[in-house]
Amino acid sequence: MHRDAPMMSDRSEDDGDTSILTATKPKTKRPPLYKVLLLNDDFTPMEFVVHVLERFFGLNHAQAFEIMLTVHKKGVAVVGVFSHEIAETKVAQVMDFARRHQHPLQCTMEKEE
Ligand code: TYC
Repeated sequence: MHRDAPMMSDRSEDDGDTSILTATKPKTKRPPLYKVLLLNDDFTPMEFVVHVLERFFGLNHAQAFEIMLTVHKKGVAVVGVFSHEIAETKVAQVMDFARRHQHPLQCTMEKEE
């Protein structure tokens, strides 16, 4: 007895809808974050750096002193992680404040990977 092999046209499930093949996951990519880094130098007074950390990064005195010491000993430290716009603002505030007080303190930002 002869029986035909099942064909696509026999299958009621297949209505020709290709959406399963083409649908993509909705993109929910978060915006990148940026580390704000403070760099050591030989001239900026420690108290000035502590003041900067309290004033622009909302750290209490103990936290500010600890980060200042880390920069002093290691050469650099992350002082905070922010959106691109906030990080840019923090860097500009620190650089401007240091320049106005004639200290060579350097602050930069770097994309967090
Ligand atoms: N190294 C400086 C000093 O001995 C202090 C200092 C700390 C400077 C941190 C910059 O980001 C800095 N006076």
